[in-house]
Parts: sequence; structure tokens; C-alpha cells
Amino acid sequence: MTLDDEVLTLFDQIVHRNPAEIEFHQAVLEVLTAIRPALRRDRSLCDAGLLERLCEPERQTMFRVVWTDDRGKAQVNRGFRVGFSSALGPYKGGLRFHRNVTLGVVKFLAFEQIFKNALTGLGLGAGKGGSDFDPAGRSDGEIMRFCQAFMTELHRHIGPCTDIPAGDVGVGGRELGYLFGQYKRITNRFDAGVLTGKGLLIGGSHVRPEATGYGAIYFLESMLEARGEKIEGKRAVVSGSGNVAYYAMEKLQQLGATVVACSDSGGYLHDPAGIRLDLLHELKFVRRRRLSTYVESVAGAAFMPFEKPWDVPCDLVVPSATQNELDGVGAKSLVRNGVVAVVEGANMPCTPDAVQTFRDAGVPVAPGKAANAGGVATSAFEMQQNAARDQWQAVDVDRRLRGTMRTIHDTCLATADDHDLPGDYGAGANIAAFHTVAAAMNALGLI
Ligand code: NDP
Ligand code: 2IT
Repeated sequence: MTLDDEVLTLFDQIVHRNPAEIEFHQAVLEVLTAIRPALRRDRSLCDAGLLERLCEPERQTMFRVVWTDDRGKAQVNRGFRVGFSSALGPYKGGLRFHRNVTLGVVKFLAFEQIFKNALTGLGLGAGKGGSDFDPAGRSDGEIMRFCQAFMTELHRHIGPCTDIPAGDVGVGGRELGYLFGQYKRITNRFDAGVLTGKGLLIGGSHVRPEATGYGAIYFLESMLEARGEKIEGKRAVVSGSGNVAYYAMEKLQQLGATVVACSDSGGYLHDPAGIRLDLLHELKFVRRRRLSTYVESVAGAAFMPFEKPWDVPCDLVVPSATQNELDGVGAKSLVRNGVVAVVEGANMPCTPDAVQTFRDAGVPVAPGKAANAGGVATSAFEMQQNAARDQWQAVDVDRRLRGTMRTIHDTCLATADDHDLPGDYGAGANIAAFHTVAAAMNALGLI
């Protein structure tokens, strides 16, 4: 059997075994396709069922979450935690609370996390979890009761050397505080290392809230530098307006770019003068209002309901909301308008069609598993601080974050070069990460 046949047969088996999990299929196919040059060079990487083992989660947990809403009505949701790989360390990855969360979504995210975490070089296995709980419009009390009910089951499956959850869509500092509070209550232990992304008073790290967005822009800085360009003076479009998007916008502005658009699930905001981040912060994080309310305070800004921001002319685009938000049509529009670099702040925001469109146009794309690794890397720094009962200064965390992103960037580029795919960050990221995980799996024997 040729290598391509072997890979396709494996992919068919995975689709058959995991029916209807389309995001998971997409993530697996992307990796299996990208690592072919490495497999071609060393066929022994397919031995001992390594690829089959890599694509099968070590453990998957699903559970019922029952909580009471403000009217006293019992609500039932589904909770998930997938431990995909512990070859490099304990399972590590976020929790997502969103109405679209299914087992397939959690598996795609946990699978991506294997490669992302390997790229950090910080000894992290990979997991992901969450719930189909929809936080939109829920009161603070409802959020707290949901988090407590969720942790009442989850606590059995996690621990500082076993599995360390963090935030993701719908889960930020507030939710992690409630989750940690319940873990502490049930276990009778202030075991800070069991969760990352905590507030500063309860064992959190400086710069963890900023880390994913800042890290993505540090990656972009290196990308542009490699092409003799810089961020200063460029126009940027960032999708989303949550944790990752907000801090990506902040770093872009600090480095001299103008961010002209961002979005939420209701549409996009266009402010040609540059998004006012102080106002955005107040609206989104303090008052928890919709993005559309921004235009009530800024003349010259417009909100486009139900639209995505890909028709707004820009040099840089940082999709930072959700998977498959940027398709081939959006990519063509961005290319037509002269985009010079794409950085995935979110996990898998570009469809395969979009990636191909950028590739054909010679526009470099930084894949999420490399570009957004600053979040989980800083989670690893939080774990280091927790283990030492220490708290580092913000400048020190930021310096480590920046250094980590530069190393990941250089690794991707060098690995792509080494496989005769210069500038192909996707190939570089997948191949470099795959080599690391494969070596650890082989060292551990059949696991
Ligand atoms: P947040 O919940 O803070 O923000 C999510 C943003 O994306 C909101 O603006 C939200 O709009 C929008 N959004 C979410 N789902 C959809 C959807 N289905 N369609 C359209 N818009 C949507 O999440 P984060 O910023 O933390 O996460 C964003 C992305 O970054 C995700 O892909 C996540 O996996 C990834 N990521 C996050 C990391 C972290 O540390 N938080 C680390 C690495 C990656 P609305 O409010 O209207 O729902
Ligand atoms: O997708 C991700 O990398 C995250 N949501 C952060 C994971 C973490 O453990 O910090």
C-alpha cells in the first residue's frame, strides 16, 4: 500500500468510528495531510499503530449537569472532558461553555491541543472539555450554580498531575473562580495547580488573561520580521471581541497597528478611526453588553448585523472567534483587498478552502495550534508558580511568553524549510509537533 493509501484508509476508519463528528474529522485530516512529508521521509513513524493511537482519545467522559435557574426550574445540560494524550504530561486544555458544544467539538479541540501543547515544549499532555450550557443572558447566580454543578462531577477526573482544565469560549476568570471554589470545597484542598486562568488572589498568574491574544501578535511580529516587514502602520481586522480578540487588538495597537473591525456572533463593528479599546473593555467585560452598543458612543462607527468582517480592507487578519468562521469566499475577499498575513487566534477558524486560497495567493497563515499557544504556555507558567507557591511579576511572564512565541515561530519555519515547504507554517507546526509527540509515545512503550 502506498503511504497516501495508508493514510486515507486510516482516515476512513476514523470517520467510520466517530460518526457525525465533522470538526474532529476536519482536524484529523488536516494533521494527517500535513505530516505526510515526515512520514514519507521515515516510514517507521507509522509502525506500532502510532497514527491509530494518536487519533484515538485515551479517555472520554460525558456527564449530566443539573442546576437550578433563577426561577427555581431544574435545568439539564451535558458535560464533557476528553483526555486525548498524556504522552508529554498531564492532560491540559480549556473548558468551553457554548450551546454548540458536542463531543465532536470537544474532540477536535482536544486533538488540536496535542500538537499545540507539544510546540510549547513545556511538558503538557492534551485535553479539552466543556458543556452545551449557554451562558448568554444568564445571571451571575445562574453562572455560579452551573459551574458548581459542573465541578461536582468533574472533580473526580482532574488533578494537578492528572488533568488541568482552563478557560475557553464562555469560560473566563469569573467561571474559573467558581469552578475552583467548588473543587476546593469538595476536596478540602486549596490545590491551586488543578486549574489555570484563576484570578490573581486565588493562585492565578499575571498576563494569563492577555496571553493568548498577546502571544498571537508576538507570533505575527516574528512572521512579518521574517519577511522584512513590521506591524506598525498596518490596518488589522480581528474577529470576535472576547478574551483572545480583545488582547490581540490591544497588542496590535500597542505595536502601532490600527484595528478597524472586530465582531461577535451578532455581526461586526467597523470603526475606520480605530476601535476604542477602553470603551470596548467597559462594554464587553464590565457591563457584559453586546458589541452593537459601541456605535451608541462613537460617531463614525457602524455595526453590520449578521455579517462577518472579511470585506473590510486590511493588511492583517486575526480570526479569533470560533472554528470555520473564515471560508473560501471570505479569504478571496481578503486577498483581493491586499491582506499580507493571517494569524489564527481561534482554534481552526479558517476552513480548508480558506487556507488553500491564502496559500495560492502566497499569503502566509499562522495556524492556531502555533499562533494561539501563548495561552496554554502561560497556563504552564501558572502551574510552575503554583508548584512553587510563588507569583512572578508581569514583566517576567510577558518576557517568557514572548520568548516562547518566538521559539515556536522559528521552529515552524525551520521545520517547513527542512521539508522543502518554505514559509508553510501549517506544515512546519504539524510536523514539528508530531515528531515530539511520536518520540515521547515511542519512549513510553505501547500506550
Ligand atoms: P470568549 O468567550 O472570550 O469570546 C468568544 C468570542 O467569539 C465572542 O466575541 C463571541 O461572540 C464569538 N463567538 C463565539 N462563538 C461564536 C460563534 N459560534 N459564531 C460567531 N461568533 C462566536 O472566547 P475566547 O476569546 O477565549 O476564545 C476564542 C477562540 O480562541 C476560540 O476558538 C478558543 O478555542 C480559542 N482559544 C482560546 C484560548 C484562551 O485562552 N481563552 C487559548 C487558545 C485558543 P458572542 O459573545 O456573541 O458569542
Ligand atoms: O485552546 C486553548 O489552548 C485554550 N483554551 C487554553 C488552554 C489552557 O489550558 O490554558
